[in-house]
Amino acid sequence: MSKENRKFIKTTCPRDCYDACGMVAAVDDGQVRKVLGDPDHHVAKGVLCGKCAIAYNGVWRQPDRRLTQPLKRVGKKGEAAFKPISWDEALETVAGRLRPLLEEKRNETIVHAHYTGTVGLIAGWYPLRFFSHIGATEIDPDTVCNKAGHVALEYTVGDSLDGFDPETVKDAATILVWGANPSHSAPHMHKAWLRDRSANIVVIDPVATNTALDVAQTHLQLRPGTDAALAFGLLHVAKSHQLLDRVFIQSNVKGFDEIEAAIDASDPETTAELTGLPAEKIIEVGLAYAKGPSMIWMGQGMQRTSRGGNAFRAILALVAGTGQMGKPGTGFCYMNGPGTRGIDMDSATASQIAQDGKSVSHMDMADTLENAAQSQAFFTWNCNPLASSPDQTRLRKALEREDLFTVACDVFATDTVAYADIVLPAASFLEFNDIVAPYFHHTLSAQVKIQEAPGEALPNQEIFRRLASKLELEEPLLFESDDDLLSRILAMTSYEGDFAALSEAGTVQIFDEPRMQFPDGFATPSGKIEIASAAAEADGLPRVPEPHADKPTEGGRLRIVSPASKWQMNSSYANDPGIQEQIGAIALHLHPQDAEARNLSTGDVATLTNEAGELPVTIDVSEIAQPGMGVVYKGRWPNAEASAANINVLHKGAKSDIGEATCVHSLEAELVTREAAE
Ligand SMILES: Nc1nc2c(c(=O)[nH]1)N[C@H]1C(S)=C(S)[C@@H](COP(=O)(O)OP(=O)(O)OC[C@H]3O[C@@H](n4cnc5c(=O)[nH]c(N)nc54)[C@H](O)[C@@H]3O)O[C@H]1N2
Ligand SMILES: Nc1nc2c(c(=O)[nH]1)N[C@H]1C(S)=C(S)[C@@H](COP(=O)(O)OP(=O)(O)OC[C@H]3O[C@@H](n4cnc5c(=O)[nH]c(N)nc54)[C@H](O)[C@@H]3O)O[C@H]1N2
Ligand code: SF4
Ligand SMILES: [Mo]
Repeated sequence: MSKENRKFIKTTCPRDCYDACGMVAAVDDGQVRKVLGDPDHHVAKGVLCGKCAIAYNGVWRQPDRRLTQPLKRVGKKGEAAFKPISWDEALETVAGRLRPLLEEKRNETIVHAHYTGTVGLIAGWYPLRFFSHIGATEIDPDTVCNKAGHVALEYTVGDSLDGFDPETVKDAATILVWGANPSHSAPHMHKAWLRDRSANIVVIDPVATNTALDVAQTHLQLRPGTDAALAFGLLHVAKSHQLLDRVFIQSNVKGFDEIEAAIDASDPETTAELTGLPAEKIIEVGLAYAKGPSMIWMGQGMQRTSRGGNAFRAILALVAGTGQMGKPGTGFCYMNGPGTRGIDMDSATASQIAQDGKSVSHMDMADTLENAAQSQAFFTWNCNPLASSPDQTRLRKALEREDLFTVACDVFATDTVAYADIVLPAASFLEFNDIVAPYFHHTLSAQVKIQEAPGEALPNQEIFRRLASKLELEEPLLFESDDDLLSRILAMTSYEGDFAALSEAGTVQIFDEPRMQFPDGFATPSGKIEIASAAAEADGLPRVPEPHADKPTEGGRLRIVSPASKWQMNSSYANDPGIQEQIGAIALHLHPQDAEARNLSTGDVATLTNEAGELPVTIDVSEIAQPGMGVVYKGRWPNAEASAANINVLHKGAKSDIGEATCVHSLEAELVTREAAE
């Protein structure tokens, strides 16, 4: 290969991942040879995570593994029997089904589900213009992931998308990683942001994750769902050592006095009893946190519990009461939205052209799709609900409805795609330009086209432009071009270059100095941190957070958490043979005590069962779990399993306390062994 014909093109990984790695594609004679981590990227430092290194050099670049042509169903729903058709026929068929619904003003029976298959600002958000403009019902995406936390933050600080600047970490003495597992969910941040530093790192997680084992000085392995009690316990320690920041409270916090009695009652012994943690560890962490400077990474895992919203409010009370905010090395981060870089997401979603549409929780999706009065057409794009959403059995049954016209838009033939009447092949991030606004660092990155899309696949935005055109919709914002969008988005930021310059750079820092969290104060009614929230009260919630702790399970049931797998991105990559080799059979990681009580050893097969369904699992006896709980990583493709199910077959769609969100980590099930069944 002569050097002239070899090029390296920078781009960005747009998965729903804190790391937002810079990538380089090595291109020989116009052919992508390999994609790698960008050596110049501040997070990736030349290395992709294991899953992307496999999948981006595997199924993502193998046209025969991709959806490459529009398809029309020829078999039964779920059989995945399709025949190729033209784009024209596909979109005409879809438009033909939507037209009468729109004319009869039954737009609310057009339901769409979407999420973060790609987080590119255009491919991830532009299609919302189409759906909101026609007044379709949206399955609220965040309800399957992080809505409880978002709403809890909105009540308390007015904005859930303004976190600490990770760059201020150099000033932190203590970092609490609370209910997040960066060793899986942010593997580069785990290495560089956490491991390579001298701060006192405390991991608060019921599971002994690799972050707890590798980088933490202290692992508070609390019982699941006892985080609010712990937060009050830490506040008690701070208060009894005169480490509450009364000056900060006086000027920035509303209603702190209303939780003082609960703080007083949360002494270390009481907290130890509720959380299962040693009292001396609670005191040690309470003192270190309150002395500061301290930061908290507020994980998404922790709020996926039945009182996850309350837990978030309690942790914010800890931040507020100790004044660990507004100074270098302090603050908390759930995620940093594009707004921290000046980007108004309306630029992508064009809310000015929206009609009032309904919004339904993922927890009610099966309900909605079972019911012909509520759903006549169903679109799924950028997500794979048959793998990711609750109530898998009911959802599957609902998708079998002959009178539910289903359209699936994906890069791959997922379980959900198998139920579509019409399949629309999406181009992948390797095949068009976009912008990524990472949700941890305040940076901005270019997603750059490195190859042609295989076959006739098109970027999401182009698919919905063409559909709008077929429907003869006239609103100009339904037809804005990618180039216009890219320039408009960049113009909102302080970055002075154009998209070509950003592409050259890959990723750019937006701030020279660490950015201050909440530079304009708190967007709450009082302008303060609202520990006592009238808005929460009006929504039927307690006015203040409570030191709640879930009770241990009873009757031998196990609490099952199903967090991020190291080898998958949600359900993505499960179709790559290299990944399949890594993940093996569905494992239940079970504490030795629970295994022994059931006479189980590693490799045995048993069945998890509850009121929603059952799931065969292979036992892995492991001390990562604590007694009374089990770990089953999320994201398996049901169609790759003999049981045709994954862990969500056991999730009946129970809602958390706040935001109608999932509480999948509160799931309980019995473990039935063959011996016991006989
Ligand atoms: N049991 C359990 N279930 C969970 C969770 C849990 O913790 N436990 N976590 C939940 C969470 S946090 C989330 S965010 C959800 C995620 O659930 P989903 O949103 O379903 O995420 P994925 O499974 O990755 O599906 C994304 C799909 O988008 C496709 N895709 C990728 N790029 C593009 C593109 O450019 N265009 C189109 N059209 N498609 C594309 C991928 O091929 C993939 O099929 O799962 C939830 N489910
Ligand atoms: N490799 C990989 N990376 C991913 C994803 C993936 O699927 N795979 N998914 C992406 C997405 S969409 C998201 S939302 C993020 C999620 O990433 P994280 O925020 O890390 O969330 P989870 O992986 O769901 O869970 C994190 C931890 O929460 C713990 N947890 C469960 N219940 C409780 C509790 O009651 N209290 C406390 N303190 N902890 C608890 C779990 O044991 C787990 O170790 O990761 C993103 N990154
Ligand atoms: S999924 Fe995350 S860790 Fe893996 S390459 Fe993409 S951004 Fe990096
Ligand atoms: Mo998520």
